[in-house]
Amino acid sequence: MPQRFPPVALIGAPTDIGAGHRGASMGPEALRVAGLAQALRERGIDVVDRGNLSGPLNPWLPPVDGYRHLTEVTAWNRAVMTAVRAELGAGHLPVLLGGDHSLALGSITAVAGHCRERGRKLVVLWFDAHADFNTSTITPSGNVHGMPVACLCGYGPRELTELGGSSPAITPDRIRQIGIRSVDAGEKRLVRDAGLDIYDMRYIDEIGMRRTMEEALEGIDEDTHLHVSFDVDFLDPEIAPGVGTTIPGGPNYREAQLAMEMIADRRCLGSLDIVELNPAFDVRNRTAVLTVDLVESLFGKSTLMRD
Ligand code: 6HN
Ligand code: MN
Ligand code: MN
Ligand code: MN
Repeated sequence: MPQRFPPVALIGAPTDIGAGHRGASMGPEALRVAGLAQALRERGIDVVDRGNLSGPLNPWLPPVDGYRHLTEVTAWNRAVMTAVRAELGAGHLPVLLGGDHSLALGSITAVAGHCRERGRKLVVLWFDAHADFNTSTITPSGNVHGMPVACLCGYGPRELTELGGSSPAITPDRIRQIGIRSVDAGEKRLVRDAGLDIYDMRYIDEIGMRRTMEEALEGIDEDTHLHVSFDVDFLDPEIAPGVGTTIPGGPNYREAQLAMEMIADRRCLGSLDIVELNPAFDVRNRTAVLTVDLVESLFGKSTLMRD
C-alpha cells in the first residue's frame, strides 16, 4: 500500500540570504513553473500553495565575526519556523521551497519541536554534497548555508541554536547525511567529533545506492517522522546544473530516483525541504523539472507498479 499523504502545504521562502551566490531566491517560483503542485495533485494528493513568506532583502555584505547576514538569516528562519509549525499543527505535510539551505534551521527546528510534543521519533535524511557543519571559527566563507546542521545540533550563535527554545533542536544521532563529497578541513574534524552518520560518495560508490539507503533507513518505520532535507547540489552537476555550489561526482539520475523510491516505500515522510535550487545557473529550468520528478518518486510515483 502506498503512503496516504495528508494535505501538502507548499511554503515558499524566496531568499539567498545564507548563500555565497545570488539566485536561490528564485527557487520557489522555478519549482512552481516546473509544475510541482500539479505533479503532486496528479498523485491524488491535496496540495495547498501558501505562497511566499517575506523577510529582509539580501544586503550582500561581507561576514561580521564569521557570519554573513546573521540578523537577516535569523529573521527568515523565524518566519520559516512559524509557518512550518502551523502546518504541522494542522496535520499537514509542509514542503519548504527554498531558498538556500540555511532555512532548514527554521523548518527542522519546527519539526523537532512538533515531534517532541507528540512523542514521535524524528529522523532527518540530509541529501547534500556538503555536510553543512561549519561554525563561525572554521567557516571558509561566513555563509550560514554551510552551518545549519551544526546550529541544529547546538554549535552556533544563540540566535540560531535557540530558535525553538533553550536546548538544541536535535542531537547528531537524529541525522543521516547522504551524498557528501565536499567537507572543509575544520568542518571534517567537527563532523567526526560530533559523530555524524555520513554516507559519503566514496561509500555510495563502493556499496551502491541500494545498500546505502537500506542502512540510512534502518530503524525507520511508520511511527517515525521522517524529514527529508534535499539540497539540489546533492545531484551530479551534469544532470543538475541549477545550483550555486556544484560539486562533481554526485549521484546520477537512477541513483537519485532509487533513493527517493526507497524512502517512499517506508511510508513515513512527514516533512520536506527543497533548497539551493538556483535558476540563475540553470538551463531552461531543467534542474527544477528534474527536482519535481524526484519529488514525485519521493511521494510514491513508482510504488503502485510494485504492489
Ligand atoms: N550548501 N562548505 C562551504 C561553506 O561555505 O561553508 C559550502 C557550503 C554550501 C552549503 O550548499 O547548502
Ligand atoms: Mn546544503
Ligand atoms: Mn550543498
Ligand atoms: Mn517513483
